[in-house]
Amino acid sequence: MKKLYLASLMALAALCANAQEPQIGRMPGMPKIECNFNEYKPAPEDFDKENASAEKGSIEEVEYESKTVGTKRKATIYLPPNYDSSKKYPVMYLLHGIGGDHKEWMIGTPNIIMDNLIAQKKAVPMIIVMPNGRALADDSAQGNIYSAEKVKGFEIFERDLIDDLIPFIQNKYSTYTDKAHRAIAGLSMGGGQSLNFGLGNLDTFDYVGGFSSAPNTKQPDQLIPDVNTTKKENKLLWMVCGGEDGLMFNSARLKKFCDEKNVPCTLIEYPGGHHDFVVWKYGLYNYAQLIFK
Ligand code: FER
Repeated sequence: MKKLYLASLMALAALCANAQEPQIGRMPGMPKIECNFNEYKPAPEDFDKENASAEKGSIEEVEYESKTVGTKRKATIYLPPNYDSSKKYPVMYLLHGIGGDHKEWMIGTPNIIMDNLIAQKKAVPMIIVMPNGRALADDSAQGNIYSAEKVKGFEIFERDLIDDLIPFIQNKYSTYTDKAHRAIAGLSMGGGQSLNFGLGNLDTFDYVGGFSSAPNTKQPDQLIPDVNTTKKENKLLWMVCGGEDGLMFNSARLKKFCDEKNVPCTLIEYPGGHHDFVVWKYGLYNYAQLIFK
């Protein structure tokens, strides 16, 4: 009896630990998918360190009316150094993971990474929009974030993004409005969303990035139903995933398909990388240098 009690207690403790920090690295039953990775080049030591001599962009929070959800929804905005409304800027939509919201990307100090890249002219000045990708009336990361209802919000966000958020951003800021000046990328659930929405709306996004993309990523033949159209319309399909991340199969499956069909696609395996901001910051650092050029 005592043993049983102890066993249940341990099971409960394991469950609780799991609830706080899901073991993303382990997805039993998922086969390892062999594919050709692209070369990993480390980022410079100081890519995410504040540099006093680099001009600074700014961060602000906005609220927009979502017809899709029927509520006001929040987004975090990065404006590049010396944002000037008499100029026009390209826009990157940068999406968070299953446990995050519009503030999650700030953990990765995207403002510092971008300020440095722009100062070094490695990236063009751009606006970065970090929305809440859980398009529900209660879009908080509270409660069971893995519940079907909460996860559904990440799917519904496709309409919120295209019908509500993008028009709002283009109205509020001085942006280009063509697909050549619009990019989408995200981490984990946001990576899956980026691949789904980016490749699914080739008339809206030229550049698509998935960092450690989650199992919400559609199957390759759904993402790329017509190889020739994707090859013609997409300008960049770029992915990274940690070598120790159990979600690698989502990225590897797409990379394998693209290689077989001759669709240009990059997938970097971050050596020893886990499901965390080490990989995601590296993703932003690299992806930001490849877009709008
Ligand atoms: C899953 C494992 C991980 C899943 C989503 C995730 C929807 C997302 C992880 C993240 O965003 O960090 O099975 O199913």
